[in-house]
Amino acid sequence: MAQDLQPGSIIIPDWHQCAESKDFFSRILYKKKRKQFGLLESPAMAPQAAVDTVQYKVFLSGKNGVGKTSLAARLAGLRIPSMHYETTGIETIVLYWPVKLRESGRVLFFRLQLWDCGENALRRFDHLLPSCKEQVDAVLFLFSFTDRTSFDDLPNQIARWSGPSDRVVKMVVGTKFDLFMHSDVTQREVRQFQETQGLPVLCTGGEVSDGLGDVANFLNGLAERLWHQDCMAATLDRRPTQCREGALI
Ligand SMILES: Nc1nc2c(ncn2[C@@H]2O[C@H](COP(=O)(O)OP(=O)(O)OP(=O)(O)O)[C@@H](O)[C@H]2O)c(=O)[nH]1
Ligand SMILES: [Mg+2]
Repeated sequence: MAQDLQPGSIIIPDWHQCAESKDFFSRILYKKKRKQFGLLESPAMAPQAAVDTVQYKVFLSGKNGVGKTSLAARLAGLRIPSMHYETTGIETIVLYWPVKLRESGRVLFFRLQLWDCGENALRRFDHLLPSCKEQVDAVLFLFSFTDRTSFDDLPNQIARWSGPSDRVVKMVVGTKFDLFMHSDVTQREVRQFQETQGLPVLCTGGEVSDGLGDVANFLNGLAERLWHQDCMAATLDRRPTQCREGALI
């Protein structure tokens, strides 16, 4: 579902650069850096400008060392760990991202809870994967451009998540794109993979800057697919209500 979505068809992609979005993005920033939100915290808007929030659970899948913890940190605006410390269980990070829907002009806050589980822990403890899968809305399959085996392992990772009635957004993320000089995977192979699997592939890498530009493309793309998936599900269920009514908080 939602795999052939045109970027920008649902969400205005460069909205974070428009003056009118300033008030919304200022709620997720503090001293020009991303604000960190606890599980029970949310961006505070003035009552007259109350904005609906939609929440989603996103799981990061991939071999150990591909950069799951680093991607979660990058998306939340945290520093990327310079060393590899294996994640020994499940770690979650909450982030907020405001978007403007193209058709209705409605503004929404996306609340994304990123679930990051160390691959070794996932193999060792059978109960972890079912928890990660429970009510998940999206899964990001990571591979590293500097680790060929992580790219070759993608079909296995994806197969773990196939099901006849799954309503899960699936995207592939190539990490360590900044180390292209040492790349074990060619762009051509990535394009071929994208065509055969029919999944979108995003590439990330490098230092995290303070700006929003680094992650805007990624988060808008993810939000767009999540929203589209909900709209499709609402249509299939013949629910006459608006998308994600149940998830508005
Ligand atoms: N240059 C570069 N290094 C990265 C990038 N992403 C991650 N790394 C490095 O890769 C190493 C492993 O990253 P992690 O995010 O800890 O890997 P992980 O997938 O969480 O690993 P497990 O928790 O063991 O499953 C760290 O030393 C990071 O600094 C990137 O985009 N560019
Ligand atoms: Mg980790």
